[in-house]
Amino acid sequence: MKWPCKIAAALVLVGLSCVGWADEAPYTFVVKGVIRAMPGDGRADNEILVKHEEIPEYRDSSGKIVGMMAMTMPFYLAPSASLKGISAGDAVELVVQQTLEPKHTERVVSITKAK
Ligand SMILES: [Cu+2]
Repeated sequence: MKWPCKIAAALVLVGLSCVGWADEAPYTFVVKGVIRAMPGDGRADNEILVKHEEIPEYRDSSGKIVGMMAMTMPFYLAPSASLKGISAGDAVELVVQQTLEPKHTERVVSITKAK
């Protein structure tokens, strides 16, 4: 391998290991709420608006459990989350993954109607 190739290969490995580490880090919890708005109407394709109940497991950016009070806020869907059969007004349970690194963020990995 020539030098530029070695450097490129090393960068790919570093990148992959960072992604892998981030994927192992998320915290997962269930959020109960009611769908207030579906994607569209100025919302991103993967964005829903949810009036959610209190989330006791929510962590701040340092990883400390601080909880989140009940509120209405947007949630972003991971590619794995399907909205099939879900519509505005539905009571739902969201399985949410929270990641601290490289960014403090949450995403919905699955969504089901509440029983
Ligand atoms: Cu919230």
